[in-house]
Amino acid sequence: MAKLINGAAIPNMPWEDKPSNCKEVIWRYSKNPIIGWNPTRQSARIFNSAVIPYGDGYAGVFRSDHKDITMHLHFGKSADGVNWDIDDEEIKWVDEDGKPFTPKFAYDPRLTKIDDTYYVMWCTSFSNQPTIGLGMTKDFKTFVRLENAFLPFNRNGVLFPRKINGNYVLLSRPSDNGHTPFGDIFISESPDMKYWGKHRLVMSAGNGAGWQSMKIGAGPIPIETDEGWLMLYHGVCNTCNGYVYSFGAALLDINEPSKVLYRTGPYLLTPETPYETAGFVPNVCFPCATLVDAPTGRIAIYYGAADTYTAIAFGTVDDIIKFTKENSAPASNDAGLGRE
Ligand code: BMA
Repeated sequence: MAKLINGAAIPNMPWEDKPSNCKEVIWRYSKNPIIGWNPTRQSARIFNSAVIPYGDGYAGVFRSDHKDITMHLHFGKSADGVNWDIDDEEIKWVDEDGKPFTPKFAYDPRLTKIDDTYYVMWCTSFSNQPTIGLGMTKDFKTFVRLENAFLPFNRNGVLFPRKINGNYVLLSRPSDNGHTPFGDIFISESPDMKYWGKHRLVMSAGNGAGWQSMKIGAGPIPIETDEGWLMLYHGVCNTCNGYVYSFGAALLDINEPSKVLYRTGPYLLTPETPYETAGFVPNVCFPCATLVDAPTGRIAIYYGAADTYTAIAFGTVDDIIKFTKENSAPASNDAGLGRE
């Protein structure tokens, strides 16, 4: 079995055994979606959101699109990871001096813990344009916004759960200010989470497999295993009926995560069910978080469906790694250090 490194036991995490008739690597929760339309007074739709174990249960930073169609981050808590109590008001950020610093818009959060601090990454408004926002909290009550990692335009910022070779490491996806028709995954390093550099390409879209032919972006926080960093990522193809968002997996080198070891040719999950194929934006499966139980390797993947719902899929780290290795289709420039 692939061994998880630095993983914790989460024995009470959401889980359902694989249905006996399921031939896929991952399978959907039978009670999906776990969050439906109009979940709070202000929120029309909650999706593309991040969760993490906290205290006896779970904490989450949720993407909430309000009924005026503006995008915000909300805090939520849950005893079981399935039933969530989400604040109706958005998170009010302060800067490092304690002054109000809430972004005009914020979406697609990710969440990780390094030492005793929880870090939030999201797509933030910077001069009304999208880029990677960073923030931290120790108690999910005071949320301190740090310097934005990058200039516009950028999305899908994902911080590794520990320093690598002495630096913080952040994946991102440079973009434009619209519905970006391109996008590759890059990686950057920082000694202090303020100054980012040593940028490298990790992997590109368009490696021939249709589902990831137009753009790709990192999903949940990479999972550390003895086979490499397991990174789930979304891939997009363009169709006569618009974009379709699926997701797959890659294994990145532990010490040089700009190097791709393996990358799925076929997707792991693509929009099939009514809550994925119909909604505010049809045909979107967009993963932003996982819970992983280290002793068993069970994984619960939280993904946004159709920019409307929050859903969960299950699998095991072992099976996902095996599938990724057996069905690997790296692009020609994936394997190197990405300096060109
Ligand atoms: C992307 C992001 C995601 C969204 C997706 C589909 O550009 O904005 O938040 O899920 O489009 O609309």
